[in-house]
Amino acid sequence: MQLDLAAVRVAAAAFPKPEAFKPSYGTAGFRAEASLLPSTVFRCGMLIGLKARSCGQACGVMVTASHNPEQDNGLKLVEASGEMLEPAWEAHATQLAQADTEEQLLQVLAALAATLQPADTPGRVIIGRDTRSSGADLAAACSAGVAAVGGKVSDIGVVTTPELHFTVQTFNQYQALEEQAYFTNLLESFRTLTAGSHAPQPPLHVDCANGVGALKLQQLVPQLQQLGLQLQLYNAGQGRLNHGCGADYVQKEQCFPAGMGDLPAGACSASIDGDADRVVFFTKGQDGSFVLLDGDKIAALAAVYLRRLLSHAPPGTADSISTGVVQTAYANGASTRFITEQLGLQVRCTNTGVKYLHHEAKAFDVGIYFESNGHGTVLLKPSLLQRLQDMDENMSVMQLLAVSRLMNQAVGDAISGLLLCDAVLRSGTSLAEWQALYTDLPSRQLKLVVADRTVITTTDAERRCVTPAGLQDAIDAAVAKYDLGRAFARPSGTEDAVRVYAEAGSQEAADALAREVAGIVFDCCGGVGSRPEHSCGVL
Ligand code: NG1
Ligand code: ZN
Repeated sequence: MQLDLAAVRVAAAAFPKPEAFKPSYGTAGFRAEASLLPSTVFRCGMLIGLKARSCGQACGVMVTASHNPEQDNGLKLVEASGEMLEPAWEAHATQLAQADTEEQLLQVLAALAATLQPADTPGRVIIGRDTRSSGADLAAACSAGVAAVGGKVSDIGVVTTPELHFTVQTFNQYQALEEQAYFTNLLESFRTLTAGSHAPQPPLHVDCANGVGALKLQQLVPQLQQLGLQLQLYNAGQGRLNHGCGADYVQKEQCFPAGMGDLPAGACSASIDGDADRVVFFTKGQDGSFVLLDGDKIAALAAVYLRRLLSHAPPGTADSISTGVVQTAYANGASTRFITEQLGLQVRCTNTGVKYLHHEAKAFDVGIYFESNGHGTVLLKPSLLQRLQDMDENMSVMQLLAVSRLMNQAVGDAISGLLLCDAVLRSGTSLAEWQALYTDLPSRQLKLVVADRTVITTTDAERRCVTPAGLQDAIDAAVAKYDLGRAFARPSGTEDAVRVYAEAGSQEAADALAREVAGIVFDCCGGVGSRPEHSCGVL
């Protein structure tokens, strides 16, 4: 593909890379303190501009740092299919973002362009951003990058991450950019799923993390009310983004988000994250305790529901369909046992990061995937959708088709997840029954900083450490001391930290095992600061 390198040189000069900054495409794109990022987003604009020109379709960029604090930002790149960037291109993105000199940058870019064929139609890059104050300038830097390689830009402003993915996917299908299409699709599929149960229900209380999800849910409130769903929004923009609220906080700290501790026992509540691609549910027990229904519980509820719909589809349908659940090492052991032993479904485990889960879930006709933190969706294979469309209309078939429209087929979507769970709760499974599907094994997550977290490499879906030598043996010895013990350590892909997870027969044991493993990591990997036995308990 031809590139005007002189034009690139001029444009790039406006976005110099901070000298010591070495960004890399992590678990979910680039993330850093926002002031470091203009060069990264400019360069990623060039990369995705080339990709769009080469495939002749629209690709996407989402400027967001999801559940990170307001001062951070980042970006996620989106394929023409609407799905997350394919792994081979992540390496190109890292190489471009890290180029230290102008010459290196031009070299990497020219080498990449030389491998690409231009399509007949010029590509387009659809850019969206969350509510962070740094977002508009970073989106502009990204647009400059797209323009520098001759691509077209459509900046669609403030959107959720899944909305951006949906927009890219549908633009390539229908050549139209209408924000309303995203909402209409959600509302119409929810209407089908809840047909016959539109009587007003008790409210659903939603913590919006003070993020973009608040703006979008606000738009849906009146129409959802007509469908019997009363949404009450909290942390809807008055406070600081992801501060004491949001799905990440609620799931990791296992406590009520700001402003929601006084809700009555049994109130159905949920929490979404800063860019609205994750959701977890929670409620208050009769004794006032915090009760979490995390991504594993959402996957279990979705699996129960889909199994029921499939069993009511025309005879033979369920037997000829493969249904599976995809999890990560963080999935609570009790959830894995429930899905395999009680539901008889296959479970697969992948590395952390929805890109891995999404890929694995596509192998099933019905693939349900959720990370424990609430990031996930339900995928229905196109060949299955075709079969369902060809069947005689029956309520379950219509509802299966509605699930495929409600659940974002490109990426996890908090609003879809909220609506699916609400629909299932109306279909005869109460909140108490959902809670009682299985009882979580007590667990604890900790994180600690080491001199260089890349010294830790892992295998077996990150459940075992390969290096440094001796680390896994020491973890095994610690785990062996605890009844129902399981633990692992892995380097984070989004933060400069090592994450430790432990579960065991009691909360005290899970806490102690997590502390012990964190201490082992600290000793084996050059821990920074004080040893975890003194400082842990803070995530
Ligand atoms: P890292 O930092 O690689 O653990 C975290 C989450 C992932 C995923 C990404 C992207 C945990 C333990 N990890 O990744 O599940 O959601 O952020 O947001 O929650
Ligand atoms: Zn997110």
